[in-house]
Amino acid sequence: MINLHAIKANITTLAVDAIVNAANSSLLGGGGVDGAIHRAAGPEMLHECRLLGGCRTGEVKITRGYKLPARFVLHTTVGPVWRGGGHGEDTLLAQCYGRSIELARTHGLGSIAFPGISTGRYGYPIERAAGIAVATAAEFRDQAGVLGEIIFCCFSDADLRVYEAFLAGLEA
Ligand code: AR6
Repeated sequence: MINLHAIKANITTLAVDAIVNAANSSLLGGGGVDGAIHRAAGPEMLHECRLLGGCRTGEVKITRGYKLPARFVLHTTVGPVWRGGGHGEDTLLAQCYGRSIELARTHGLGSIAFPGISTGRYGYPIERAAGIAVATAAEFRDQAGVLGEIIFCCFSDADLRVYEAFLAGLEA
C-alpha cells in the first residue's frame, strides 16, 4: 500500500529517495522548480544531464541527486504546456506521473516527491493538474513493492488546499 500525502515545502529540501523535476526537453535547467533543483544539486548533476541527450514530453530520465538530500532526481518529467485542454494535455500529464512512479518502482525507490508539474510556467490550471496527479498516483496504491510513499510537494498554501481536497476525496 502506497501512502499518498501533500505537504507545503521547497522540494529541494526533502530527504526522499527521489524528487521529480518539472524539466524542459533540453534537461539543461531552466526557471522555477527546475532552476531551484539544479542550483541545489550543483554542476555535477548538470553534467550528468548533458550525457542523457534530452527528454521528450512524457519521458522520464533519472540522475543522481548530488548535493540534494534526495538520492535521485527523476528529471525527466517534461510536462505538457497548457493550450486550453484540447490538445491531449491531460493524457501527457498523467503519463508524466505514471512513468515517474514506474521508474521509481523499477529502481526500487521507497519514497518520491512531485512538484506541481506544468502548473507554473507551463500554465496548467492547478485544480485540473492536481486531480490528474492524485488520480494517477492512486492507481498504483495497491501495488506491492518497495515504493511506500508519494508526496505532492506544494509551493503555496492555496495549492496545498487543492491537493488535500482531492486526497480527502480518495478516502471518502
Ligand atoms: N519546490 C516546490 N515547488 C516549486 C519550487 C520549489 N523549489 N519552485 C517552483 N515550484 P514551474 P512548469 C512550483 O514553472 O510549469 C522551467 O523553466 C511552482 O509553484 O517550475 O512545469 C522548466 O525548465 C509550480 O506549482 O514548472 C520548463 O521550461 C510548479 O513548481 C518550465 O519551467 C511548477 O512550476 C516547466 O514549467
